[in-house]
Amino acid sequence: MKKILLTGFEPFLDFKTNPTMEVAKYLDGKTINNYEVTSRVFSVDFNQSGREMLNAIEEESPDVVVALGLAGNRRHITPERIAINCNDGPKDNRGYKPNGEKVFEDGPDAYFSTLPIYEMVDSMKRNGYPASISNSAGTYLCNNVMYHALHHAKTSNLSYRAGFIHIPPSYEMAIKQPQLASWSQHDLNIAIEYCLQQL
Ligand code: PCA
Repeated sequence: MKKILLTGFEPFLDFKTNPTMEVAKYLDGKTINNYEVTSRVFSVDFNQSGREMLNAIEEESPDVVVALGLAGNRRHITPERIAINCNDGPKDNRGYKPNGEKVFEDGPDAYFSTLPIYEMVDSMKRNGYPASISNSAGTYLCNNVMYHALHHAKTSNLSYRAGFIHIPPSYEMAIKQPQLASWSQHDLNIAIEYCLQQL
């Protein structure tokens, strides 16, 4: 059986929870088509998260890496097209504030996702879930781990496919922060399952 490494993130900034942790937990150990899903949750830490991604890839030897992150200001599910060689944004969970430095000093400007992002969006929409491709994963930890996974595949000559999907906040988050657009955790879980069915 082939393997999907599915990853989420711990809470960060003002968010008290991160629905990607729940999606990762829900799908961990499931079999989807001919793939077994194995999950990890990463820290939000510019000194750690990339290393955690590389360690997980080394431990699991996945055929596909699907990383998930919360996009607090998005209303629907967005597979990302591209990761760029830039770290920027607010302080991470350890208090480090990036300032536009490169993810890898000698890395290319960007990598395109090698996931079937059009098929993922089509499948979610067909099944009733709002979805679209995003052309920017930002410059924070989500972009950072996506870049790490794609750079490692390229530089180590590994054949796994990799990419990133941003998801909107959950109801649980919107109860505490009512200005957030939100989805039920159940729908987030199922929509990501539809994405994985396209692999
Ligand atoms: N979202 C952040 C980092 C962790 C997460 O879940 C991002 O979009 O970069």
